[in-house]
Amino acid sequence: MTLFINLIRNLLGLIIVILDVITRGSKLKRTKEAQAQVEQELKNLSLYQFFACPFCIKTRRAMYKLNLPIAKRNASQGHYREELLREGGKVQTPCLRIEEGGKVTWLYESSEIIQYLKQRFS
Ligand SMILES: N[C@@H](CCC(=O)N[C@@H](CS)C(=O)NCC(=O)O)C(=O)O
Repeated sequence: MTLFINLIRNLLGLIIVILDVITRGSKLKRTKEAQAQVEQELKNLSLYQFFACPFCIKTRRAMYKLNLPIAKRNASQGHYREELLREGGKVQTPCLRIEEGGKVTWLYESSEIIQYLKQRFS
């Protein structure tokens, strides 16, 4: 039964991923220099996520539209899942890992992540 529910969930996730790719439109354009500056800052950010999670898709869509190629970490199993639990405090995705001045912040909640990215980069 759990297997069946997981299958349906992943199938729905895949459909949302495809719809997202088809409908997401264009990304924010910056000058070459401005984009390079932004990408330099993005080196301190990473998104812990599941491929088919609707909240992650929503966050990745916002990242795409803001033209923010942030590193993605698959937290569905293995090292990154353990790291998220150990350092972030819980396995919930999406979660944005922010490193600033030697301090690491784990930002949960898709709406808060999107708001943070918009405030900082749009
Ligand atoms: N309110 C949260 C909901 C996030 C959420 O429910 N994420 C699910 C995946 S879609 C999760 O991490 N569940 C824990 C798990 O599957 O272990 C948000 O908007 O980010």
